[in-house]
Amino acid sequence: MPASLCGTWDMISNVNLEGYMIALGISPFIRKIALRLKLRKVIEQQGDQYIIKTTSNFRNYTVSFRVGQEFQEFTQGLDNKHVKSLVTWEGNKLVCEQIGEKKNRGWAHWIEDDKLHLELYCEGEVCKQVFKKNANE
Ligand code: ECB
Repeated sequence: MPASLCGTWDMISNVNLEGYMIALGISPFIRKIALRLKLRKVIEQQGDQYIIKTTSNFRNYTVSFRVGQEFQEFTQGLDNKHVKSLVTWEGNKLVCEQIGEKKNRGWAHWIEDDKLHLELYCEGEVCKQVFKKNANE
């Protein structure tokens, strides 16, 4: 059983968000704003049902899904695309495949050294983010 992803997590590093956003087709103006954001993840779980909230003082994004059950995702406030998503466990990684206009799109979350790790990928670009558990938990 992998370590729980649940909790409130604050971003401590963010590598190549720019490349990921360019691959998604985000405008230079929005990219400049997004690069400055301190992102927070709030992850809740009930059985196989997950809710992942990404928050910032600019925009928020929430996705909810059941592991192993394909769903329609609308990336509202990100690149505003409709994708067909599927989240599965691959070893200790919670992996999401997002099928749509962009090739090789998805993300993976895992716990390592008490930190929440995230890789966001799109068309060969990989953004790597690390989050530490919020001190108030
Ligand atoms: C929601 C806060 C980010 C707002 C940035 C606004 C516009 C930039 C548009 C696209 C940039 C793409 C990603 C920004 C970085 C993170 C946002 C959520 C990434 C994501 O898909 O997280 C997954 C895995 O935790 C769950 O949705």
